[in-house]
Amino acid sequence: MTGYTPVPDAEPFRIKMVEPIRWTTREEREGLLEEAGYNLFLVPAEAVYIDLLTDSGTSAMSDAQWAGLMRGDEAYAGSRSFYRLREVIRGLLGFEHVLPTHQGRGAEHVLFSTILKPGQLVLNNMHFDTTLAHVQHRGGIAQDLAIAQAYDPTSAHPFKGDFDLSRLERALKEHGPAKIALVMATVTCNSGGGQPVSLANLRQAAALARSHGVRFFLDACRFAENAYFIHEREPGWTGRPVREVVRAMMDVADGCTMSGKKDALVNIGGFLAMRDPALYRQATVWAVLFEGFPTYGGLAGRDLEAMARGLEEVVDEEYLRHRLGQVRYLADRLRDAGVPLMEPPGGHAVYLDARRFLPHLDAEQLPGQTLAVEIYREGGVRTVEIGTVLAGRDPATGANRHPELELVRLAIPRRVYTDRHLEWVAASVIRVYGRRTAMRGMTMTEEPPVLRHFTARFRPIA
Ligand code: P70
Repeated sequence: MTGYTPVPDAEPFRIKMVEPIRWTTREEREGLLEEAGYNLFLVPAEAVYIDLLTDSGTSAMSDAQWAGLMRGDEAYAGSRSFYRLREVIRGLLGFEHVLPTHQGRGAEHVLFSTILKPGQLVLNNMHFDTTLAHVQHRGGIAQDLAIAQAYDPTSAHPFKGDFDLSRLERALKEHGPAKIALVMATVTCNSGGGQPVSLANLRQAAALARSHGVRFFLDACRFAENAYFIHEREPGWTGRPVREVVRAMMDVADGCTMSGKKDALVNIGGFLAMRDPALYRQATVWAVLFEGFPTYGGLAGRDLEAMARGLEEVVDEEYLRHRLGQVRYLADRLRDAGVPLMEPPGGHAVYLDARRFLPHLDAEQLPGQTLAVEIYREGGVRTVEIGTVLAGRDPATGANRHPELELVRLAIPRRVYTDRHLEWVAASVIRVYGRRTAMRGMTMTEEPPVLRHFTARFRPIA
C-alpha cells in the first residue's frame, strides 16, 4: 500500500508492563554457542537479547486478556470459559463444533488420527514441519502443491501461498477420495515465507476438493494476517472489513486446525474446529485420549478465556496494520542495505535468503544454520533456520531432503518489540552481511530421528 493514509501505523497500544532483557558480551555468546552445539534452540533464552526464534507463544497479552485469566472457569467439565471460546469461534470463524487442544500440533494429532489412514495422501499448499510429521506419523503421504513462484525468493507475486490449481486438480483426479484424506491450506504459508493465500485461490481449491469428494481444512494459525493481506491486495476485496474477509476464508472450509500461539495472541493453546457433527463425534474420542475432556483439551480454563479474548483482538484492523507494517519496516531496513530477502516480506516474519546471502556454500554446508549462528554471535539476536536442517530426511530413502528454499526466519513476536529493537536487529544482520565471504559453513555432529532441528548439534567447518 502506498500513498497518504490518515491513520498512523504506529503501535495502537501503549506499554503498561515491562520485562528486562539482558545484553551479553561476544565472549559469553561464543561460549554459549559452543555449549549449545551451535543449535540456537539449545541457547538459554536469558542469553538472547532479541528473540526472533518464533512468533509462536511469544505474544504480549493485553490487559483484557490478563484480566480474563482471573475470570477463567477451572471446571473440569462444561467450563464457562469453554462456552465463551466456542461462541467467539462460532461468531468469528463460523465453525459449529470446537475441540480445544494444548496447541496446534494437538489439533493436528486429533484430526489426522480421525481422518487419515496409512497410505493416504494429504495435499497442502505447503506443509509446515509439525503437520508433515503428523501426517507421516499416521503413515500418510504429504504432498505440497504451491504455485511455482512460492519457490522463487525474488518473485513479488502478491499471493505466493496460492495452490497450483492445475496440479491440485490433477492429484485429485489421479488419486480420488479413497486415496486422499484431506486437502489443507496453510494460511499464511509459513514454510513459504509467511506468504498469504488469496481468497479466489482458496475458493477454487476448496471447490476442486469438494467436487472430488475430499474434505478441505485450513491450517488457520495466521488467519488474521492472511486476511489483512487480502484486505490490502486482493482485487474485489481491498478495503473490505477484515472480519468479513476472515469469514469468507472460513466459509469455504469444512474446518480448521489452529495454533492459538499465533493469531489468538496467547502463550499456549489451540483448537480443532469443524462443521460436520459426525466428524466431531469421531474426533472427540481421540481428543479425550490425547488432550483431555472436550471442554478443556489440555488447557486451563484461564487459557481458554485468554484465547477467546485474543481471537477478538487479533482481527482489529489497527492492530493488523501495525503488525504487518512492523514486519515490512524491518524488511525495508535490510533491503536498503542490499541484504537478500524472500520477497515480499511475510505476515509474521522477514526471511533472509541464505542461498543468495552465502552463495559460496552448498546445501551440505548448511548455509541457513551458518547464518543463524552468525547473527546470534554478532548481535545476540536469535533467529531460526528454515532450510536443509528443518527439512530433515526422506523417510523412505534416508537421504537429506534438499528444500528449494534455504531461509533464515526473523519471526516478530506480536506486540513485544519496538522499532528500535528492530533497528538493532537490522544493524546486526547488515554487519554479518559485510563479512559474509569469511563464513565456512557448519556440519551436523548429532542428529535425532524426528524433528531433528530442535535438538541436533553442529560444529563449524574449519
Ligand atoms: C513457528 C511454529 C507452528 C505451526 C505452524 C503452522 C503453519 C502448525 C504449527 C504447529 C513452530 C516453531 C518453529 C520454529 C521455532 C519454534 C517454533 N509453528 N502450523 O514458529 O503449532 O506449535 O502450536 O503446535 O507455523 O512457526 P504449535
